[in-house]
Amino acid sequence: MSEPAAGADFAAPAESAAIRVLEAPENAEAERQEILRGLSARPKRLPCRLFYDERGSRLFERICDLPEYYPTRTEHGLLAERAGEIAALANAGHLVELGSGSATKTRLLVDAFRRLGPPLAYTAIDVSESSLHIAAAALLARYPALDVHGVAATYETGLDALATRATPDERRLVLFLGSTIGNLDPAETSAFLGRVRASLAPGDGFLVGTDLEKDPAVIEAAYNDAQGVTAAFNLNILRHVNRRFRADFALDAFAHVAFYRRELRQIEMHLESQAAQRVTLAALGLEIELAAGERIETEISRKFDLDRFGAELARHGFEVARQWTDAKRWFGLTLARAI
Ligand code: AVJ
Repeated sequence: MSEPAAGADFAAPAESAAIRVLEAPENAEAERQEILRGLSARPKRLPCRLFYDERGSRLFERICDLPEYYPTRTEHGLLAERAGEIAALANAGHLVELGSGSATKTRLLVDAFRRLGPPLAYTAIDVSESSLHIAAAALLARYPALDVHGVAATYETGLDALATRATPDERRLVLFLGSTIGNLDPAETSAFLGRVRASLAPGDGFLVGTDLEKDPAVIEAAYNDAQGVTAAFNLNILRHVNRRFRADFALDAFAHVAFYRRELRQIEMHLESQAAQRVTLAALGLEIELAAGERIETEISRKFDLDRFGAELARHGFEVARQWTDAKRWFGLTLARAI
């Protein structure tokens, strides 16, 4: 499920970071089925998880620095301002991050928790093993004594693996930043929140970053940047599928399309076939046809309302401890507590 790591791209992991790779065979088979189903469906779709091979993860880091892509810097600003408050409210000894994320945002929280005193453990769960190594190396460079772990797995498998605890009374805080929760449709969100809650004990915390509803023009600009980095990121999913499933998608035969759908409060990314074409995915024994103008859906990114999101958390066994937003109300942070 994770890519073999190309060692030259990141610092060798320090001895104290334990990276575990969980590759349940049933996950590999489930993934094959998911791709088969998605590309046989109408409209065709690919799971956005497949954006994040090594090249895709690097492109995403570039997106985060784009002038149009406001979520990362807005959330960073919020965390810089609120980390101390978050640490005091959560009062946790173990941070479990879903997605190893950019170590910069994580560092703001680690700094704040360490200022509170007690020893701190950090575990990241990410499908990309190379991202785990990068994040672990960055954290250990700054905090050599931090107890750093990585679990290379889907969030679900990773959370299940962490459910049995060596230190049962240690309070946890699960971090889910960057509005990645927006990639889930409403049914998936509900299943996901149930799963997170099931992995927690009463009193444990859950910190979620959510991109908020705003002028669609601002959102559309963030997913159609002038430099074309988002387009390259979107197209890279085909390169990844070609390698993983011995497919022959021609990248230049597709165009990046992103638009906001008000009624669903979500921006969508698609790849539009520029001509009628046939594509073979040898490893899946699948051959598909695309009409000129036909689109493959690659991502939804939902935009939230903090009150509605709080209510959704409440339906899944959480209470909202506090919510924060920036002056423009573009991005929100919610700290919830398992009850
Ligand atoms: C990392 C999933 C939150 O949806 O905004 C960035 C990914 N896609 N530009 C998002 C993304 C296009 C991003 N998330």
